[in-house]
Amino acid sequence: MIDAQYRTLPDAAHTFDAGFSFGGIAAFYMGWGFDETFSRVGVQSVGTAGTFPYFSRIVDDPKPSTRFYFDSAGAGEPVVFAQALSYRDDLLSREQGPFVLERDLRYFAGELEGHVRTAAGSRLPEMLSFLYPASEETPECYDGVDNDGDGSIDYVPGARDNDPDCTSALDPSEEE
Ligand SMILES: [Ca+2]
Ligand SMILES: [Ca+2]
Ligand SMILES: [Ca+2]
Repeated sequence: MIDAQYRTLPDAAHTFDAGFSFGGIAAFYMGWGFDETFSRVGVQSVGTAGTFPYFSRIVDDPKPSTRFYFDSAGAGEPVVFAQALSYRDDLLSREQGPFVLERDLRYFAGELEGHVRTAAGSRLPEMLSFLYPASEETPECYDGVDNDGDGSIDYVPGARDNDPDCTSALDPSEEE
């Protein structure tokens, strides 16, 4: 509908979706199931989603190409907060293609923040700077090349050839 009315870039690379609380669950659903439409998704202040099938499928489904940002608010709700952390860990440890922090997943823990829109709004820079960074040049720590010739490649924690000088997959230099 929006694409029909306005001059847009309608391809997946330029289409994202984000939501708060239940809206975040809906956004997650769209990013997980429809990566041909949405390339990036923001999921804010979730954690009570244990009974939703899309959150239980993250362990077994094939990995979508979507880049995800998600955050959680923990103030007064330690159980919900712990649940959100377990979703993050599920995504990072998937056998069917793990996510890598700061490459295709950013997680922000609002441990002392409440489950309210103003707090979620204050986290928008965390979301947007990851989903749509100002530069899309491939960082040295994520290009599959041993850029500095020290025999180790990229940011792949746990891999034998992980370059120890890479602090994240977004690190632009493999050098010390
Ligand atoms: Ca590299
Ligand atoms: Ca290197
Ligand atoms: Ca190095």
